[in-house]
Amino acid sequence: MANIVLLGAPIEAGAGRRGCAMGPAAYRTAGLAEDLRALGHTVTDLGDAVPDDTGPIEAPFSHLKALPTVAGWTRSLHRHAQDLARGPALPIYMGGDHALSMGTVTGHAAAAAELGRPQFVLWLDAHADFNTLESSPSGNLHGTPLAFACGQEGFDSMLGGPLPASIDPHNVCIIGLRSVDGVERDLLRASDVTAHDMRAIDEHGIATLLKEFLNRVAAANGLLHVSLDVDFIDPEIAPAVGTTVPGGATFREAHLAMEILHDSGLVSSLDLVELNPFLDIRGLTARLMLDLTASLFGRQVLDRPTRSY
Ligand SMILES: [Mn+2]
Repeated sequence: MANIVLLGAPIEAGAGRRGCAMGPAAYRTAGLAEDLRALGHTVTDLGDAVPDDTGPIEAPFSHLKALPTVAGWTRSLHRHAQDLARGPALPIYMGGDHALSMGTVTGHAAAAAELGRPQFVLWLDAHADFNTLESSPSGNLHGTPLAFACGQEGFDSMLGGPLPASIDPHNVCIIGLRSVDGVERDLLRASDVTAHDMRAIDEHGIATLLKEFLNRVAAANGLLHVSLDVDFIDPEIAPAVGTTVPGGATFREAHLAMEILHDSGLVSSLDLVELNPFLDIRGLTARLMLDLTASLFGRQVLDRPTRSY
């Protein structure tokens, strides 16, 4: 059984619309800690992180939105993640928009470098989040965290200096892609990142794609950070997200991915990002994210309750 810590990251400044700041509260109300305890795990809720006060930061490009706020969150979450990664517990970061991964992924990368172990990242998302500050068409920083964590240039303002350790793009796998910006696509193709779009899932099945990657993590004795974006899932069943793209993972594809991750025993940290409870329908998406998390922590198909809608 796992020793799990929950840390809220109520950041919404990286997203184009407000509401993700309510995410951690929704996870608590829906009963994330209770669900994980029911599976036999020890769960400690550390409450919500607070962003650093960075003082004024001049944005290198004028279209970037809320850069000082996102930098403040990045610095705070980087420190929290590095501390938690050094400890015995498995952290779940309850977001918050995807900009929170700028701090969590880089914090875990720094801790992995101290241990001399390779840090792997599984990015379950409709988007690659591989824009640089320069290439971002929208200026919304939740579209940039993977580029930042992989050491792309131009991000020094986020941590106030260079990254202590970046993620080797060869150790990154994106699954669920269906919306990538023009320049972002070029950056992604030029990188070593493994990127599986929805067509790859259709043709090969998510199990094949995921197991291929997990075999690499295991062979390298790697640590594995999973970043689960609500928009990985089809918006028909997960409407509470500001960036819906049709044609996402189905209920069973998403659960199967979580079940395979659980079986692998490789996951060492988890982000739950982009839940926007303001856009939800009677808590549907929050509950789905809880159920997916429960699958990742050992709930099995046969444990599923019968429910009326
Ligand atoms: Mn994302």
